[in-house]
Amino acid sequence: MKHLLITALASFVSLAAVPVTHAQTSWKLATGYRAESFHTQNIAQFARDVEQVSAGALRIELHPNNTLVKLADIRQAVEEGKVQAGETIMTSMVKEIPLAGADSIPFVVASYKDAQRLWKLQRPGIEKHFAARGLTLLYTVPWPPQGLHSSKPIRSIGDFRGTQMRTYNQTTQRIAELLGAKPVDVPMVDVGKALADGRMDNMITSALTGVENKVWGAIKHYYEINAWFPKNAVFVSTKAFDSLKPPVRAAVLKAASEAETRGWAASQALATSATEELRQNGIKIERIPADLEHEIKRMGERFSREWVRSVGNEANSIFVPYYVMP
Ligand code: PCA
Repeated sequence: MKHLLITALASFVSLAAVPVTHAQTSWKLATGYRAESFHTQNIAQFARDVEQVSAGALRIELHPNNTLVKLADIRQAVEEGKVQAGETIMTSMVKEIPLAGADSIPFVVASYKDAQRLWKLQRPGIEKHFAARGLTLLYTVPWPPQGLHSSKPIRSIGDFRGTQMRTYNQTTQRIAELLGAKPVDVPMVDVGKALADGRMDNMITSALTGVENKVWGAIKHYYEINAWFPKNAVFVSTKAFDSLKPPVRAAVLKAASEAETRGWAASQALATSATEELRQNGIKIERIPADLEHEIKRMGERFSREWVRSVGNEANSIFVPYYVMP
């Protein structure tokens, strides 16, 4: 009821402020992350900007936390027109679009600057694959760098053997296998519960995801291995996008470009503050021993060879210039 009143009031206010001469279009946007997550907050700002710039012509209704569609099914739901728009982690699409896995190859990208460079090279291919599926890419934002969270100290590769490693997609599953761990699939929003239930011993994810799930207690060590910078992509059904009037389409693209810039900056700021928050909550922030680092990097190379094979020529069109350009 309260919600209805607020909506009614908001539309009254916007009607009063800007005379709306066109019919209002409404999109549902599904995401698998919590409303408080910085990605979702960024989408919420994007939605407000679109509504404002389009003078109320387009309203984007946000459905966070897997409530409307589960994270792994969001791409398909948008493709099938069940929802108009969505956000998912790009690596959840590697089965259908192998190129989307370029940002989760361990130890290719070591900084936000590199992540930007990789994204510039990856974007045209992703847009092409999206277009073939009736999807229009709006923007991407990376998660902070992926580190290793563990309940026990990790000194050598053998310390992974037989442990329950939490994974969040096909890519992290393969990495767990290569490390000799047992992959346990746990959605981001259930990490706290899985730890409390003793279903996982370690995971590779951002310090931020550790903070958002308050992993202290069970997790005692965080190793800053900067393994990769996975991105979330926000996209819309091309049919829905094309049916907007040109000025409204322009408003969406403008707000999307701003959301991309804002999101990358927020991610970078959170990378530092989240690691600090883990420390303040008693987690030891460490570096892995040099031999282990060497071994993990070799495992990364093996993973990357497998990935290049699965993608074919398109992989070269990203990585040849990536390694040539400084
Ligand atoms: N958090 C998400 C994906 C990457 C990250 O940092 C997760 O752990 O599921």
